Amino acid sequence: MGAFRSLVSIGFFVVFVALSLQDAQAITRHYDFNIQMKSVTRLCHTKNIVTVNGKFPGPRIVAREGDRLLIKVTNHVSNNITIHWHGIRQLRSGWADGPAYVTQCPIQTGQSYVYNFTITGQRGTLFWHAHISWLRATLYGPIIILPKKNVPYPFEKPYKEVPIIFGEWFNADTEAIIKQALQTGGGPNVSDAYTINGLPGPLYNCSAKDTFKLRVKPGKTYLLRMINAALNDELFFSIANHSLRVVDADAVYVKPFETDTILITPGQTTNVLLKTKPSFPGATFLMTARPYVTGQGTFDNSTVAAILEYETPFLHSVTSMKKLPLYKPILPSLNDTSFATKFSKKLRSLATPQFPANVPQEVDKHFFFTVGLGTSPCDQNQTCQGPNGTKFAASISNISFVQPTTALLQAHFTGQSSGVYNPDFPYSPFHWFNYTGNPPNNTMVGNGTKLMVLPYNTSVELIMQDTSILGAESHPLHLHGFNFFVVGQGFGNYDPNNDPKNFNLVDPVERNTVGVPSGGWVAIRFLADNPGVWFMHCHLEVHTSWGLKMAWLVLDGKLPNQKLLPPPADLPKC
Ligand SMILES: *[C@@H]1O[C@H](CO)[C@@H](O)[C@H](O)[C@H]1NC(C)=O
Ligand SMILES: *[C@@H]1O[C@H](CO)[C@@H](O)[C@H](O)[C@H]1NC(C)=O
Ligand SMILES: *[C@@H]1O[C@H](CO)[C@@H](O)[C@H](O)[C@H]1NC(C)=O
Ligand SMILES: *[C@@H]1O[C@H](CO)[C@@H](O)[C@H](O)[C@H]1NC(C)=O
Ligand SMILES: *[C@@H]1O[C@H](CO)[C@@H](O)[C@H](O)[C@H]1NC(C)=O
Ligand SMILES: *[C@@H]1O[C@H](CO)[C@@H](O)[C@H](O)[C@H]1NC(C)=O
Ligand SMILES: *[C@@H]1O[C@H](CO)[C@@H](O)[C@H](O)[C@H]1NC(C)=O
Ligand SMILES: *[C@@H]1O[C@H](CO)[C@@H](O)[C@H](O)[C@H]1NC(C)=O
Ligand SMILES: *[C@@H]1O[C@H](CO)[C@@H](O)[C@H](O)[C@H]1NC(C)=O
Ligand SMILES: *[C@@H]1O[C@H](CO)[C@@H](O)[C@H](O)[C@H]1NC(C)=O
Ligand SMILES: *[C@@H]1O[C@H](CO)[C@@H](O)[C@H](O)[C@H]1NC(C)=O
Ligand SMILES: *[C@@H]1O[C@H](CO)[C@@H](O)[C@H](O)[C@H]1NC(C)=O
Ligand SMILES: [Cu+2]
Repeated sequence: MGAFRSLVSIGFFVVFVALSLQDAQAITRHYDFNIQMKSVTRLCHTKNIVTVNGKFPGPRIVAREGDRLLIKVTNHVSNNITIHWHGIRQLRSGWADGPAYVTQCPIQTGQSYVYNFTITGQRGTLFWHAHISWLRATLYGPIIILPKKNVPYPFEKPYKEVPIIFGEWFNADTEAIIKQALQTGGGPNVSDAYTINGLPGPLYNCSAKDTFKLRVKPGKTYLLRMINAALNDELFFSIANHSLRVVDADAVYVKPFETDTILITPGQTTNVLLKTKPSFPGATFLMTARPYVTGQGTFDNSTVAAILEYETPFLHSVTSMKKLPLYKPILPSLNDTSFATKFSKKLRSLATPQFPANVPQEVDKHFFFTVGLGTSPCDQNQTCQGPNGTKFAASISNISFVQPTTALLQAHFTGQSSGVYNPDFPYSPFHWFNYTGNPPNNTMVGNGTKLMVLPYNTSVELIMQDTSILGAESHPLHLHGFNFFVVGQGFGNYDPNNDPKNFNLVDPVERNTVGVPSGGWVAIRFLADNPGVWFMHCHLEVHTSWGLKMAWLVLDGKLPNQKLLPPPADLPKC
């Protein structure tokens, strides 16, 4: 051995020790999530909301890459509950993913369930939220994944890190809102305000005291961990007189770029660096967010504001504080699709040896799904408030997903899928039409509980094509269990002969939620290396409720470490 001793082998040894030390550092972190009611006042309306541990927004989960999380969720409210760890890959641990009736039955009143999973190969910001009905309106909070110990960020070390979580506040009960909408067939009532860290801010009535304030020191770098937990709205966000440096999207590093405004869809997370000005400029800066909307229905067009405030080295009197100028950012117009397109094209994977973009270069299976709205028939003797007296519906490839009454993953694992789901989701829609031209006369959707089955390690390319039925609209599609690479996008109908030539197979952004452009298409690729049942759905909750969802069933591989683990003993039953 001595003869072989060299600098190289010493180097190897050091790397090996460092790696094993890092692994040894991975720990198990325990959290208790008690689901309980809490009385909360916003916009001068007091209501009882469902919370975790009485907190709104909910508690932060902070972990390092490689850690195991054990989160005990105990349900003390009358609603059924499940929690989803949005963006966590859940390698072989699909039982902990959380969507109701997909990977688990709900945690019923008085019951508890321990979500048990490891964070593998991810670092950045994600979030957790309820994944049943519209309960995520108030049940959400950040997941902060730090790199392994002694592994630096691939960007300047921030002085401080601050979660910025967007939400939607409804004065009315959101469960009543979606129940009413599904009964009448009309569009659900819209929110009364947007919130930043649970607070609507000074532009709303009765809310000046409910304003999030970010106090900063001059000349420092802050990492803002931004999360869009709103139910139904994509958002533009900007800070007056400051630019933002985007460094991470959906817990994957990106090539940094500067922008005045970011666009963030429900389900997306974005880390940005904010450099504060070198000296106290004697001003207060607003940070605001308002929606990007492409659909035709009514929506909440209001603006949420928070305040960026420079710490002062000495105390100003109250009167001098009042004289300070207040700057407001200018956001893109509510329908600025051109901004949305430019912004999404700036997002590129870091694609370095340390953080490679492992884009599948070869494709085993090609899929083409349409996403969009439609109608379903009104019950006899009822008058419906959807288009032309029908009910609003939504679908993938004209199949509006019917939620089963038992969990799909359980049905698959126990071999009792008959009567629960059909493994026959189509590769492409049954009928071609000019998807972005004049809509067909018949807008009625079909329905079913259909899954697309994939052998382990299938390399997948999926084109998602928006339709113009009841109006073209941007849909933020979220895939559970995987990150995917966004290899192409465009407007109009996808052209299978010419569009692939322009795909980016080098450094496309890797994420878990992507906006299908309004009146356009997006192409994604992923490797199906995670056995289980994985939900895919629009992250606009209203569209999910209307059926814009489906699931993939990824089969076990041959090797022992390619199989779904058995279900935990406390997995809730239906
Ligand atoms: C969590 O899951 C791992 C992997 O299946 C298992 O070894 C461990 O016992 C589980 N922990 C608890 C507390 O259930
Ligand atoms: C929705 O809005 C309508 C019109 O303002 C109102 O009559 C109805 O009660 C609202 N529904 C709920 C569930 O709050
Ligand atoms: C705010 O309050 C004023 C006065 O009560 C009222 O006229 C106005 O409509 C309210 N605005 C909103 C957005 O609720
Ligand atoms: C902020 O931006 C506005 C508009 O561009 C400009 O007039 C003002 O001087 C700026 N203020 C500071 C403190 O940078
Ligand atoms: C929001 O919508 C209301 C009602 O349609 C309209 O009166 C108002 O001008 C809109 N506000 C903005 C900022 O577009
Ligand atoms: C965007 O909205 C403005 C009015 O708010 C309208 O004039 C314009 O035509 C709209 N643009 C698109 C692309 O819909
Ligand atoms: C519809 O209403 C008629 C008259 O009220 C009644 O006879 C019939 O049973 C109803 N049909 C359904 C499906 O409810
Ligand atoms: C509504 O129904 C009428 C008559 O059935 C039809 O002519 C019209 O095209 C329909 N409109 C929509 C938006 O479906
Ligand atoms: C689809 O419809 C659009 C808009 O009407 C039209 O420009 C386009 O040529 C049509 N495409 C096909 C393939 O028919
Ligand atoms: C749709 O209906 C219109 C008028 O009823 C008719 O002229 C047209 O041919 C129909 N289009 C299709 C594709 O069936
Ligand atoms: C599915 O479609 C059939 C046929 O249109 C309809 O009878 C049934 O009510 C639908 N089921 C659901 C759950 O929407
Ligand atoms: C809760 O879930 C169980 C199991 O699916 C179901 O039987 C029950 O009706 C649900 N309860 C409520 C209040 O939704
Ligand atoms: Cu949608």
